[in-house]
Amino acid sequence: MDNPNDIPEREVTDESKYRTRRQIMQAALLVGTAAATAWAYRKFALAPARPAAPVRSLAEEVMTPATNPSAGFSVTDPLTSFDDITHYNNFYEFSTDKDGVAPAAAGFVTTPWKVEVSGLVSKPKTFDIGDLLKLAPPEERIYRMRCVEAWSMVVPWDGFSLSKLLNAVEPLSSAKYVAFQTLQDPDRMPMQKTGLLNWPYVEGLRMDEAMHPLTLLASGLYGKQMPPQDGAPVRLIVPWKYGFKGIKSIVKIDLRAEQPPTTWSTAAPNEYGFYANVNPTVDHPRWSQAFERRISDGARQATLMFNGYGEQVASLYTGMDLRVNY
Ligand SMILES: Nc1nc2c(c(=O)[nH]1)N[C@H]1C(S)=C(S)[C@@H](COP(=O)(O)O)O[C@H]1N2
Ligand SMILES: [Mo]
Repeated sequence: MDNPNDIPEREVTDESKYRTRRQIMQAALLVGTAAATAWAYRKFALAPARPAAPVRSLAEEVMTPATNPSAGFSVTDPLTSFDDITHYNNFYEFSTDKDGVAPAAAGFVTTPWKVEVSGLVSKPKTFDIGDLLKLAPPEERIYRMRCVEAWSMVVPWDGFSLSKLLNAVEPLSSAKYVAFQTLQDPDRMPMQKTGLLNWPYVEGLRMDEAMHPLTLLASGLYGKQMPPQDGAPVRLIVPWKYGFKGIKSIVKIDLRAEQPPTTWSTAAPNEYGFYANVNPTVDHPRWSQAFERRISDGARQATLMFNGYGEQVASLYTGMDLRVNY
């Protein structure tokens, strides 16, 4: 794998130091107590302080990303400009030209807007968008975005983890997948008058993918309401997957027992699978996925396994053949 962050912790740390998160946290608490005790001993000259060395190595362990639930919420790569993010778009309901989406979507009306959350849940509910967005305060998430077409951006999204919405409707244990659906309204989405794709656009995730803290229900970017061309009023962002998993302008979320169909895997099953995890070692049948072109400066850079989020998500796919489940 290209990213040193993808090396599992057990490979870089000998087994004796490999602890569960709980053990590390307990150790950290103990160290805190020991340090406090040592300080008290020094301060009051009761006894010699204990050696400080273990404090440092344990603290370092506590800081490893695998033990940090918000790891990956922000990357340090330079941000793509607002202008590029809002004028280089894929949103086939409006246009197949990347710079044609913004003008075609300019008058898209998103009030009123409802999102129906249904299926295998205890409390199915149709949310008014305002109520849905009040479920949790918006957080800024700076994510890499890698389109299957081999270009990439870095976007400061605003939103909250999809898990917050799913928890609000109380998924049943029989729910194994989540299906998403875009608005279907050919009067407002002109390309839906054509047979370009099977409308409405649909997407899906496995339940554990949907519940992962990185999986974002995004309602804005750069601190502004989501622009129509980027999927107003709410869209999905799954940063370790190709961009097409990030379904825009969502009106329905349905929890199911079976894997739902998805637009691109239905349109071209030999080219696009259900999982669509970013994987530089599995080429698209028509092009390599090893590199990507960064929008804004056009720089060519190596594509990272799971788009650089392997530390956070690789364990979701343990035992799966990612060449078969592409
Ligand atoms: N409903 C819908 N969602 C969609 C698409 C689309 O055509 N329709 N395109 C997808 C693709 S291929 C990508 S790369 C991203 C692009 O998001 P952006 O325009 O905000 O960069 O949206 C995804 N979500
Ligand atoms: Mo894409």
